Amino acid sequence: MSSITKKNALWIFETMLRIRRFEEASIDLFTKGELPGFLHAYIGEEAVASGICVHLTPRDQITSTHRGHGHMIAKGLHYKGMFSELYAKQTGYCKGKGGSMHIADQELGVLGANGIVGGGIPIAAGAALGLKLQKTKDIAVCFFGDGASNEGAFHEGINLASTWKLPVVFVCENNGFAESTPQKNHQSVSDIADRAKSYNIPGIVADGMDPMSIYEIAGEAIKRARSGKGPTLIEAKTMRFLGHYVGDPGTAYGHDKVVGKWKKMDPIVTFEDFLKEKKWIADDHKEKLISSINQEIEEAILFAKESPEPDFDDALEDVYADL
Ligand SMILES: Cc1ncc(C[n+]2csc(CCOP(=O)(O)OP(=O)(O)O)c2C)c(N)n1
Repeated sequence: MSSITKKNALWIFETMLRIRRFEEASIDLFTKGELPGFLHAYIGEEAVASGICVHLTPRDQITSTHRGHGHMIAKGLHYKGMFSELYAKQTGYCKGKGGSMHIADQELGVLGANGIVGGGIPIAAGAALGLKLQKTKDIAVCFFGDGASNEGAFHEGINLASTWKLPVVFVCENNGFAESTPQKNHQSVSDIADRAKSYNIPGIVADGMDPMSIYEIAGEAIKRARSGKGPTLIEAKTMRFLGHYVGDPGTAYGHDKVVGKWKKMDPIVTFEDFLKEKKWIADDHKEKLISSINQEIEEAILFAKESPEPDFDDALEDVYADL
C-alpha cells in the first residue's frame, strides 16, 4: 500500500509535465535553428527525476548528465534561466557559457549537468563527503546512465562512497542504450543494480516508467542516506522516447524497433490515470496545467530572446583553469 500523499503525487505529476513541455519547446526551437549546441531530450524518463526529487530539499545536492534538463526542473530551476542558457545569453544559469549540457545552480544544490559521461559520480561522492563532514542531514543524489556505469569514475566513486558510508544515492537511468550501443553490447550484466554487491551496498531495480516505484524505492534509499547508513544504487529501467540527441532518428541501432513498447508506458498517461482513479484530479486538470505551463514557457522564451549576449570581455570570468 503506497504512502504517498496527494500533495506529493500532484507535485510529481506537475513536475513531469513541466519537464515534458520544456523539452518539447526546446526541441521546437532547436529544430528551427534558434539554439546553438546540442540537445539530448529527457522525454520518456520524467518519472525518474520527479519521483526522486520530490523527496529532496533545496539544500540537498544533485549531479546530472548531458541529458539533464529533467533533473534541473525537478530540483526547482526556473525556465527563464534555463532557456537563457540554451540561447547562450547572459541571463542563463551559467551566464550563457555552458549551454544545455552545463546548467548549474549552487543555491538549489545543482552541482551541474555534465557533458563528461560518468563525470558527476565522483563529484556527488565528494559533495556527500562535504555534507557528512559538516554533520548535516543533507544528501547528494547522482543521476547517470547505463553507459556511465562502465566508466572508471562509477567504480571509484561508489567504492569510496560505500567505504566511507557517505550520504549519497546513485541513480542509474538505464534507458537501454549508450549513445548508439544497446546495453547487451556494452556490458554483460542485465541488472546494473547487481554491481552494488561489489561495494556491499543495496542495489535495487525500480520501474523507471512508474513514478510510484521510483518514489517508494527512493524514499527508502534517501532515508538510509540521511540516517548515516550510506549509499544505495538504484537502477531505474526506463527509455528515452527520442534518439540520443535531437535529430538522431534512432534507426541505425534498433531504438526505433523497441521504443513503441515503452511509449505505451508513458508515465504522464499512466500517472494521470492513477490520480483520476484516486479522485485527486478533475478531468481537465492536465489541460489546465499545460495551459499555464505553456504561458510560462512563452514568457521565458521571450525573456531569453531579449536578453543580452555574454560580453567578450567576460569570457575568462568564472573560469577556474590555471592560465
Ligand atoms: C567520458 C566520455 N566518453 C564518451 C562521451 C561521448 N558520449 C556522450 S553521451 C554518451 C552515451 C552515454 O550513455 P548513457 O550514460 O547510457 O546515457 P544516456 O545518453 O543513455 O542518457 C557518450 C558515449 C562523453 N561525453 N564522455
